Amino acid sequence: MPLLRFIIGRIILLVNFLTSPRSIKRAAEQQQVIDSKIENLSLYQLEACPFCVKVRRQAKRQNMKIELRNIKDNLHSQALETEGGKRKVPCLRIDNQDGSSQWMYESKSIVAYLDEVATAA
Ligand SMILES: N[C@@H](CCC(=O)N[C@@H](CS)C(=O)NCC(=O)O)C(=O)O
Repeated sequence: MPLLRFIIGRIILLVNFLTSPRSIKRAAEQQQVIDSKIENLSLYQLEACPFCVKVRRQAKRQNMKIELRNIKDNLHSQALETEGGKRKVPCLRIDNQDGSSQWMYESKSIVAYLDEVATAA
């Protein structure tokens, strides 16, 4: 089973690589606004998880360089579980200015959130 999962994971990564979406090109000032709006975001994820790939592809389409935190790293996995509430990826961490954080699970919600940030910029 772990071997099958590994093989499927490699296939997902290969297809993702071969069909990698293009990043939207924006005027420099508009891109700067978006860059500053996503500074407080980090994506807890696994490299070959299909739902994480889906979110990373949308981030790439939207030209959003979001910090990726691989939960194979114990530090990130513990933060996800204890602060986010469950060990499930993808999860978008949104750090607020007051020091609090929101933990957004579900790839569909994350993709919608990224699109919303891009539209509002
Ligand atoms: N409906 C979720 C599915 C996410 C999901 O199943 N992620 C898997 C990795 S591919 C996971 O975190 N599994 C761990 C678990 O369920 O405990 C989404 O779209 O984000």
